[in-house]
Amino acid sequence: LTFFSAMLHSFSDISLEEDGGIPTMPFLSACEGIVPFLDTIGSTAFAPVKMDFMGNIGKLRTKYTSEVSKFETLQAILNQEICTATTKVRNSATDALMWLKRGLRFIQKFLVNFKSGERNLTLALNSAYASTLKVYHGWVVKGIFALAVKAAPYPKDFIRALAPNPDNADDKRFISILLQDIDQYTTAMDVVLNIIDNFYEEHDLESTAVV
Ligand code: 6S8
Repeated sequence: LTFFSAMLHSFSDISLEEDGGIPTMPFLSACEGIVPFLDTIGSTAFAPVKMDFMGNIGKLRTKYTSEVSKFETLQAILNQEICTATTKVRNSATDALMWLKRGLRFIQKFLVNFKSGERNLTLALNSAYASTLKVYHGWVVKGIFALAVKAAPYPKDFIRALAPNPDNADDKRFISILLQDIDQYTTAMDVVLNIIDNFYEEHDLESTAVV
């Protein structure tokens, strides 16, 4: 068992609709599944990151709850905001999902770097950051990222944090099972993120603003 196979709701469990529709609740649950990991590492340096991530999940959940039958998929939510010209209003679901997907792409690239053999977590995080979030961050937020990276665990502790039962982590087979699970997880994430990215591109929803 690994953190990924123990997850109650994973990206691998999302069944897309025939037209590529991403079901809202399974998606939000899969996002929430990542949060306990930040708690396991348990550094206060991750507090702002966690707050931002959960804030966007919350905004999308609120939108969904406001009319469940109308917002069964993420695309239905985005289409509604496109039709009502509200994609750019403060706290729009379009804005929340834009930041959420950027954070998810960062996590996905980081995990792929790790899986591909980069065991220096600082390097794995920096390289993922450079190809995802960094262009959208001004110097203050870049500083928050630098602080969070300084609090990154040692590879040994990172692997341990991904073992629901710490005894598992010492098993020689654990790392190979972990790498398989990461492969499956990041592949499932990639499918979902590509659909969202394409939707944002087609409808010109991506903002280049720097925060
Ligand atoms: C804009 C922006 N959000 C916000 O200003 C930035 C907040 C600080 C983010 C710093 C990024 C640092 C990530 C480092 C993590 C390092 C962890 C190391 C662990 C090993 C937006 O905010 C709002 O979101 C939006 O709602 C609206 O208000 O302009 C808008 C208005 O502003 C961001 O840049 C999004 C940041 C997303 C963070 C990604 C979460 C990372 C979570 C976990 C990382 C752990 C990786 C390992 C996972 C392995 C287990 C699954």
